[in-house]
Amino acid sequence: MTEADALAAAEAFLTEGSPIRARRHGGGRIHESFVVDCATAGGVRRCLLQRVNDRVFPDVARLMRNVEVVLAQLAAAERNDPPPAATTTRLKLIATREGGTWRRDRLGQAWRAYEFVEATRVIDRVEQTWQALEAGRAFGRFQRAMSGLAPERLVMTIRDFHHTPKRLEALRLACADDVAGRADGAADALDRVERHAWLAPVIQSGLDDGGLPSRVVHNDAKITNVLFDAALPKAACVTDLDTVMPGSPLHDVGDMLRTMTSRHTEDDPDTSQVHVAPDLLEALLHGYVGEARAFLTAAEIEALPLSGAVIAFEQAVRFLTDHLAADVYYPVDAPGRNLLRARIQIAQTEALLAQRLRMKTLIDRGLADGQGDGAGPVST
Ligand code: GN1
Ligand code: MG
Repeated sequence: MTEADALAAAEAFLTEGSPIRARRHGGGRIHESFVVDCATAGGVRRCLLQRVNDRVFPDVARLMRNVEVVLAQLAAAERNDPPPAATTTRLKLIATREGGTWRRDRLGQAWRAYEFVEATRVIDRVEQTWQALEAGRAFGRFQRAMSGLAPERLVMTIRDFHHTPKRLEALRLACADDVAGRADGAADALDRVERHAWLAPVIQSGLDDGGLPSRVVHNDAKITNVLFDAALPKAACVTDLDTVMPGSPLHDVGDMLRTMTSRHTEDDPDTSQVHVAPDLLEALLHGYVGEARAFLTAAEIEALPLSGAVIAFEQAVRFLTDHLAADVYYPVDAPGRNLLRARIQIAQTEALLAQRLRMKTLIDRGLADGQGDGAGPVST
């Protein structure tokens, strides 16, 4: 899609003011995003327009119904339990002229629009300790708000999204098919994945046998999905609600541990940079546990220290599968990018495995801090 297509698509939304300019906006790997300037009498107002990727999310109507339910739940939680002053806790959709929350243009492309959250910024790696603390709090708070929402209220926008054993099965099939002749060149990564294959059922078997409860969680709790206040050392809110659906809080904690405990990005080619920084680990778990101790069960708490390794492993498996399938899912700037990404996630898996005991100590400390504060789940 071009910027001109986006500008034309913006006309269909009830933006404040008339759209005058659209610029491509970086970020996620799935949708195409644009910032649209709209002229009003009082100056320019901006919105975030997205072309929804309906190859990844084929049922856009159900996807958007989920997003509406989640935003309503966040609004209700905000009323019951007001956040610290001056923080934004949720995104706001802009309605279409027909009164819906999304629409298809005449070429059949699906579009939606959010109000632009001004005075915030996205970071692609954690640089400072407070960022890990605030991101942990933001996702913990999000999960706490969702703990009042029955999982049946949401549909699965992507089936088996965090079903790690099925992700591993898909990798093995892609390896057997080897459609692009890349398996030999990826042998090191494939071997290392197989060495850690025991991680695949750790969360899923708990969900299957009922030992771990199914809850509404974010499912893509990575650092780039947190908006930080542009001026204050605070997180404003979490973004990317497309995969908010039934799952386990462990999926989110896993994504946080894999993306917020080291000072590198998912695309950094230098795997020697992968590490778990003690200050980030401590801050992240402190921020998260402070919110989540209100609703986590003993079985969930016990599984927290392994969740990072499980989800880093799963992400390695997904990148590697896509590499073997010739990069059909994750966009790449050059062939081999998904293999590099997979190697980084494998290194991250190993670094997180080495920190299990330390994590348990930090989690126990976070739980003890909250004893007697009487916090309970947010019900709405
Ligand atoms: C995708 O679109 P984005 O960047 O928020 C992916 C996540 C992965 C992530 C890896 C729907 O997220 O599951 O963890 O890339 N989302 C989907 O960076 O597949
Ligand atoms: Mg996402």
